[in-house]
Amino acid sequence: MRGFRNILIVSAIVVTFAGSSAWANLVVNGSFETGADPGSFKTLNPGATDITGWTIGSQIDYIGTYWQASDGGRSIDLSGYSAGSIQQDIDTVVGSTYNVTFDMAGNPDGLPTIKQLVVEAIGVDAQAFDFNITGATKSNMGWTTMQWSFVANAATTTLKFTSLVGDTGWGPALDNVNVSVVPAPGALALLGIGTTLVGWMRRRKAL
Ligand SMILES: [Ca+2]
Ligand SMILES: [Ca+2]
Repeated sequence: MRGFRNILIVSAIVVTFAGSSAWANLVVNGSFETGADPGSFKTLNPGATDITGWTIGSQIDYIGTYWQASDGGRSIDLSGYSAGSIQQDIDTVVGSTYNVTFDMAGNPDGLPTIKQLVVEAIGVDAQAFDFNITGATKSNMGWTTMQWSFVANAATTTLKFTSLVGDTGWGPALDNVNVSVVPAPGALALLGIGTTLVGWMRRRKAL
């Protein structure tokens, strides 16, 4: 029975490690599914708390049934009636690398053809991304997964998405935001040792 208990303990350690330290999404409500129901869509001004976990920096549209989300049933038009922004603070470790992925499309109702946004870890780094709406419709948005990474320099990092589409309400679309820490090589080795140990205990128990 002691062997079995050890397996449980090691398994718990491995599962905890895999679940909390690596690969887990550090963003709350990254798919924008939780919050006040926007119906077709709802324009949100700075200070609005409709979207759980997110702060509205400048006016955006919270999109419900108006167009097809990339994930679930809700997404964002980063331009309300003009360029807007949305942000969230995440816990980070100084010196650790964070992998950021998000799905991008564009409001297909009007120009410009090229929708542009910038993703930023405030005070750290930023990068602009483009999406071409040619051929896109509200039922076939052409959602595309984008990838970026940054190295944290503080215990809290503000992740911010800003529309770079100027004086128009037809902005870049955003959904499915995910931030996860990139495990250091030593941490990966530790995970490997844990997994090997579990396998060894299982074999030992079978004998
Ligand atoms: Ca979503
Ligand atoms: Ca809009």
